[in-house]
Amino acid sequence: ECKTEVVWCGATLDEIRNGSASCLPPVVPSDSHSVFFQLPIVPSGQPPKPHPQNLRDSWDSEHVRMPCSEHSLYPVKVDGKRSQLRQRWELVQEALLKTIVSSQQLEAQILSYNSKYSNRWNFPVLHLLFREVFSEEETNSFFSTLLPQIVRLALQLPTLLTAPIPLLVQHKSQMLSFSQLQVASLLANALLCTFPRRNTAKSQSEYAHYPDINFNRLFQTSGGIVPKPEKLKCLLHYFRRWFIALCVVIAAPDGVVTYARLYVSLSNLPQWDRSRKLLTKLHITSQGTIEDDGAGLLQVDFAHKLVGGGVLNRGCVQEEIRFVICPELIAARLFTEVLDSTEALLVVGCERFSNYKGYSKTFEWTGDYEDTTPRDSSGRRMCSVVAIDALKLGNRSVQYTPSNLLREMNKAYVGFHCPELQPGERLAGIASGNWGCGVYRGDAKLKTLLQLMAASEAGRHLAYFTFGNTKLRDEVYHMYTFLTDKQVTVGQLFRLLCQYYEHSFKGGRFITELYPFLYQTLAEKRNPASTSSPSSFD
Ligand code: AR6
Repeated sequence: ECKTEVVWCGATLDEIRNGSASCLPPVVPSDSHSVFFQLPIVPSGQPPKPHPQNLRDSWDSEHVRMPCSEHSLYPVKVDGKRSQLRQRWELVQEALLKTIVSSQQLEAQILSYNSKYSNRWNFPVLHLLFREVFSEEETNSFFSTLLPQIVRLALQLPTLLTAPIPLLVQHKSQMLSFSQLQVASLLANALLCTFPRRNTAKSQSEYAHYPDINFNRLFQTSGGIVPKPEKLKCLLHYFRRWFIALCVVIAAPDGVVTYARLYVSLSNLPQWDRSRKLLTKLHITSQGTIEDDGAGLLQVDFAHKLVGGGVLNRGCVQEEIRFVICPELIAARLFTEVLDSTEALLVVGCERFSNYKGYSKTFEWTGDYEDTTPRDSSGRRMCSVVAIDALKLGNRSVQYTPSNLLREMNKAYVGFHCPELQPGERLAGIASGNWGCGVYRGDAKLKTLLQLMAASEAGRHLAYFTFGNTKLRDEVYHMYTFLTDKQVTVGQLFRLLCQYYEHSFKGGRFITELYPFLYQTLAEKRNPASTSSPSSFD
């Protein structure tokens, strides 16, 4: 039992950590792994050099359409009437190299190369930031120093990223590795809204199945109250950190980030009802968070199927907060097609730059965060974040149907499994929590079991953060000890969960709750250690 003076139960976090294997092999280019810098990496304090040496441009549906492509053209009005096509990158450079001293001027320049939206975009959050939130000194320093440096970083794109970026399309496991500097240049372009074809209304757009990447929605509001510009503060802090680094105070982020789309085809998924795996170790705590306490673990992002969810809009819950404190995650939105039901996105090597307090409406940026996570042999911070999107529930009772149980277990399994474990390596455990149980309205007592089963099938221990909920911690831990005492396998538990819906959902409602049902059904079963006869639900 959990003691009142102790906030956690079960195995220690060290036991859960087990190994520190991120599960991704060292960075080596291949057909399924595009590497945008020169190998081998020499630890020199300098960012890895771009690869290839000379720019290769491409402008097609398999690659990110880059703002600096010579094929990117934009209509411009000449003499106020005739429209003429010009290279968009020239327009971007002309606009951004002008002296910009106010948020109104910044808005005007961004609109100059997005003129189709000049009547639709407006940036009140940006104006609010400089008018009411930043001091005069901070505002002056932004326009005199930081903005010109962000512009320089953005305009360096064609020299920093010299190969076309393949889109991480559905149903293909594929990886991209960038230097942190390359990611910063992509993000500087996103902030300045230079990515072509990414602003069109969803249904008509070539990128209808991709998340937004340009930051314009973060600057504007869709009517109603203007949200506080706290997320923007986090993101500007990220850029500020780069320039503090350039001024020699601290080392520039010189590492590498890998983005891996994980896909498991239906025929390669576990046969859950037949699994004979026992439950792995559980650490369950009501204190702490995935990002603060999940060092060395695979950290779960409670994702939207369009990764990052509302990060560039109004969202501000687990996923969005994680993305603004670790902005390199946002770059995934550039190339990650909407996740299908047996897909996940794994990001290895992202760094945290900001501290925060609060949550949702009370979220606030509270300053710099110095990330001391060690690097792996490929220069990646040993921080792995996996985006898995839970079911978004309207009617909560449907989450217990066998097909939805299966959907969630498969989704979690895809995120947790490791296709290529290096010989002799032990897989790190997982740091998760109330996945799908906030905005998506799931039942945390069910989701804990589903995640535990998926983790067990993938051979990993689980650290579960209940986010302050002591009752949930105690109830789940009680259930966990009951299940492990009885040596219940993943397959048995899966079959029991399926039975719960069939037995207990009557006349449009559940006649028993899940845990009482499990206790009662299992109590009737003798301990398998003491008998070899099959039990009633085998
Ligand atoms: N560490 C551990 N637990 C947390 C943390 C944290 N840092 N933050 C929140 N929780 P939610 P969902 C707990 O609603 O239901 C986003 O917009 C807390 O108990 O973010 O899967 C995505 O883009 C919280 O209630 O996840 C999706 O659109 C619970 O985790 C959508 O939300 C669930 O957090 C996903 O919704």
